Amino acid sequence: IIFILVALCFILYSKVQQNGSPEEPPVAPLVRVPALRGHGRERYETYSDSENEIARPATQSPYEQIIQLDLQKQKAGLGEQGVAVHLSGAAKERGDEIYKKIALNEELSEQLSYNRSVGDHRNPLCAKQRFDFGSLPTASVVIIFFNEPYSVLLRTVHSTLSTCNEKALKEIILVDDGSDNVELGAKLDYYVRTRIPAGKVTILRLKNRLGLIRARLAGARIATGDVLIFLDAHCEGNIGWCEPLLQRIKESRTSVLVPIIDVIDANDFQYSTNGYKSFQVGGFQWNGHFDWINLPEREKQRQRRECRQQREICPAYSPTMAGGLFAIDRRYFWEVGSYDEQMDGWGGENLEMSFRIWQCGGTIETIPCSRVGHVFRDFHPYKFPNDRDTHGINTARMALVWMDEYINIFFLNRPDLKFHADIGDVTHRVMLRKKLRCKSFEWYLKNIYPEKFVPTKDVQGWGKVHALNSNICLDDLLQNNEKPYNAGLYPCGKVLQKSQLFSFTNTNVLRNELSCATVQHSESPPYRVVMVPCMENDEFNEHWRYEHQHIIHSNTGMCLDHQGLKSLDDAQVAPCNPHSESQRWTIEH
Ligand code: LR7
Ligand code: MN
Repeated sequence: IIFILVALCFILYSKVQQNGSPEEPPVAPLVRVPALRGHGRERYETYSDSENEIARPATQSPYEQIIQLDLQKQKAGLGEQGVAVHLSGAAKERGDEIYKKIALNEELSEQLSYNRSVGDHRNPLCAKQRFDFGSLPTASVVIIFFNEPYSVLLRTVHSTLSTCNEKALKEIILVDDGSDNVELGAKLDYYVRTRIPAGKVTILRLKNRLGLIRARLAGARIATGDVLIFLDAHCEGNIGWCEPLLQRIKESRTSVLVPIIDVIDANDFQYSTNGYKSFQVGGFQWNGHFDWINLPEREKQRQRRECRQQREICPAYSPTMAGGLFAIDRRYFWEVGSYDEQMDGWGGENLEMSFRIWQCGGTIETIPCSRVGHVFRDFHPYKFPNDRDTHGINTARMALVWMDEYINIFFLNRPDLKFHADIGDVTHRVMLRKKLRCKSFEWYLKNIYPEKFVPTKDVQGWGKVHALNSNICLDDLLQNNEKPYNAGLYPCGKVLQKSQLFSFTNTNVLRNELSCATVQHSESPPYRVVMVPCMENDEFNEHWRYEHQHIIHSNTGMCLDHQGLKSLDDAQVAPCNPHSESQRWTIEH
C-alpha cells in the first residue's frame, strides 16, 4: 500500500510540474496584449479571455477569419461625413429587427467603416486655434461598456484614435462591465491585439457587472495620463475635439469640461448638430433629472467679458453636465471625491458630480471647439439587476449629501424615495463635503444657476391652488412640460403632490417648475388656462394678480373660475364677478 501511495504521489507531482511550466509558444507571439494592470483593493480582477491566443499566429486564429468578414461587410464611402444611410431589402429588415431589440441599428453600424468621417461641424474660429503639443497634458480616454454592439464600440475606439492628437492621447482604457455578449470577449481582445497600435488600448474586464459608476472608477484607477476623458461606448469625435479640452485643463486644473454633444441617430447613423452658432448647457429638474437649457444671457455676458470677440468659442459655464462625456484632471478627479462608489447601475452620478464640483470650488464648462457625437437611444438596451430604480436611489443619495434644505423640493417631486430602504448610508460623502469645505446648495443656486426656478422662493404664495369651500385644485394633470398644455382641475390631494404644486411669484407670474399660466385667445367661452414654457425673463411671461381671493389674468382682466366644472376638466377664466363663490381661491402657503 505504501508503495502504491508513493507511486501515486510521484505521478501527481510530475503532472503539476508539467502544467506549471507551459511549453514555449510554437511561434513567437505576434502583437502582445498590453499588460492588464490591476489593483489589489477592488472587488474586481483583470483577466484576458484569450490568453491562449497569444501563442498562435494571427492567420491561425479562428477570429482572423471573422474579422476579415466583418471588414468585408463594410462599404467604402457609406455614411461618410456623417450622412444618413437607409438600408433596403433584407438588410433593412435585419436592421429593423435588431433596432426593436437594442434601440440601435446594428446591421447598419456593421456596414459603416470603423473610421468613417463625420464632417467638421465646429465654429470656423476653432480651426485657427494652435496648440503646443509638446506641453499639452496627456489623456487617458476611459470607455465603459456593457453589452454594447461590437462594431459601435470599435468605431468609438477608432474615432478616438484618429481624431485625438497621437501625442496627446496616451491610452484608451476599455472597461468591460461584465458583458456577456461573446463578441466583446476574445474576439475583441484579438482585434485590439492585431489591429491597433501596441500599447494604445487596454481592456479591463470586470468579473461582475458593477454598474457604470464603479466601472468608470475602475478605469480611472489604472489610468496613467494627466487627464481623464470619459466617453460612452457609442461616440464619434469631431475633428480636433481632444486638444481644446487638454489645453483648458492645462490653464485651469479645476475646470471640468464637456464637449458639445452632437446627435448620432440610432437608426440611420446621421451625425447632426444644431449648427455652431448656439448650443445648450446642462440644467436639472427638481425631480432629479438632468435637462438641457439654453445658454443664459447672464453667461453670455460673462463670456464677452472673458473672451471678447471670441465669445462664440469661449468656455461656457454649465450648471450641470450630462455625465457621459467629460474631461477632468486625473489628480483633481480623486481630490474632489471621484464618485460615490455606492451608486449602483445607471444614473444620478452626473448631478452628484455637477453639484459637488461647483460647490467644492471647481467649474463645469462646455468647450465649444470640442464636439463629440453620441448615439441617443430610445430605451435602455439592458436591464438592471432586480429591476431596481438605480437612477432614483442614486439621486436620493446625491440629494442627501448636496442639496441641504432644498431636498424637500426633491422629495416633493419624488415622495416614493423619501423612505426608500435601498438608499443606504451617505456618511462618508457628508464627511467628504466637510473635508473639502464645500459651499451650500443655496450658494450654488444663487451664483451658478440663478435662472433655476425655486417654487418656494421670491413668491407671494406656493402649494395647492385650492378653490374656496370646494375640493377642487389647479392641477397640471401630469402633462408633458415641454409643450403648451391645458391646466386642469382635480380633487385636492391630502398632501401636496407635484401636479398641484404652483407658485404665485413676486413678479406676478402663476407657474410651476417649467410652465407659466396664460389664457388661450378665444372669441367666446371657454377661455382656457394654458401652461406654456416660461421665458427666462419674467417681463415676457404673462401676469396675474391675486386680489380678494380672486386670481385675475392681467391681459384679459378675467378671473380663474370653476363654475360648472369638475375633476379633469380644463381650468378656465371667466369675466370677474366679486360675488361669485367659484372665483375664490386660496394658495396653500
Ligand atoms: O450597467 C451598465 N454598465 C455600463 O458600463 C450600464 C451601462 N454601462 C455603459 C454603457 O455601455 C454606456 O457606454 O455606460 C455607458 C452609459 O450608458 P448609456 O449609454 O446607456 O447611458 P445614456 O447615454 O442613456 O445616459 C447618460 O446618463 C447616464 C447616467 O448614469 C450616464 O452618465 C451616461 O454616461 C450618460 N450619457 C451621456 O451623458 C451622453 C449624452 C447623453 C445626454 C444627455
Ligand atoms: Mn450613452
